[in-house]
Amino acid sequence: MKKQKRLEKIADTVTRSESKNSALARLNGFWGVFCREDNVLVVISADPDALAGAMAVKRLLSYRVQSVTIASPNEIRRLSNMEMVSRLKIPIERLHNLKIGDYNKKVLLDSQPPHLPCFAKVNFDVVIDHHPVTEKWDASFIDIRADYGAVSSMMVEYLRAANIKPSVALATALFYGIKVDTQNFEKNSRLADAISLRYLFNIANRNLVRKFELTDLRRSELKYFKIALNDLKVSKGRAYVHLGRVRTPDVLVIIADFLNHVDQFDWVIVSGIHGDRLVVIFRCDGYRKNAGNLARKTFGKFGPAGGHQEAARAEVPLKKLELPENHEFTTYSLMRLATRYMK
Ligand SMILES: [Mn+2]
Repeated sequence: MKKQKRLEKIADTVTRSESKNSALARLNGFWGVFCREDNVLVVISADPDALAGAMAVKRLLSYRVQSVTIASPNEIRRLSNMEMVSRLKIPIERLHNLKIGDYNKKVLLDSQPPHLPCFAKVNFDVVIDHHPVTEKWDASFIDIRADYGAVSSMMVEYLRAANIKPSVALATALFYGIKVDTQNFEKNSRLADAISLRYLFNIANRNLVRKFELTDLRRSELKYFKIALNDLKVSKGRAYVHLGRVRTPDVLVIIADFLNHVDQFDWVIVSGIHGDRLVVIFRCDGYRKNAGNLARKTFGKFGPAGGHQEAARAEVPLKKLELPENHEFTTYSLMRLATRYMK
């Protein structure tokens, strides 16, 4: 069976192929769902593409409805996403803090009702998405184009059909949404995504986008650089450091990647304790070396370990290491564990 790429329902007319619906027909179908008295709830799973799409919906509906509220069931945790929300001042609520009954129109964006149990419970009036088409649900207006790389690309078409030039904030959000969902056009994307991105290029603030992309460190995590520089042990081109307890293993990756910039280091091995686990990050030049193999050989018998030629990771429950009582894990402990299988 051929995978359904599209599902469009405009004014009760359903099309399931690449339809001839124009951007203007879709826009009018979308607008046709709403009236002046509406209080609209836009539900998303908050990631950059969905956030940008929700901002676009809010813009499309301004002066046409009473109110538009954006809500997400998940807490925004990724630093770059938090950066986007705070710098673009995107008003977003947690879904569980709202009373669904307070809203007479509901929009689901960048997702479909079966994707989450809390979405399936809501009767949506509008669903706009770019994920593969799912079954057994309905809405008054549906626009699913699974061949698009981002919902933001679709929303740009709506805005252009409406003759609305996006503000810098909106354009920046949409630009970032397309970049993230297409992984800078290395992933699924089509010409339409490129056309939307090109349209936004001159309006968006690309310095701000760069700042979102760069942001992956909390100020409180700078201390790990100090530890890394103080405690680094180097032997035979191999750099080791144990960073102690970390709030998130992401910081181990950041430090390992940072040390991997240094010449003369063939291997970088960084560890930290997260919860009741020792997390070890491996980096190497990948030349006649294999980080994945080393991770498996050294830690595979204790817990999940593996990766690629140049990058790998192991997670070991501390109790499985059978460390002597009151043993404090140090950079030396890491060296001892990791060198057992090295020649
Ligand atoms: Mn998306």
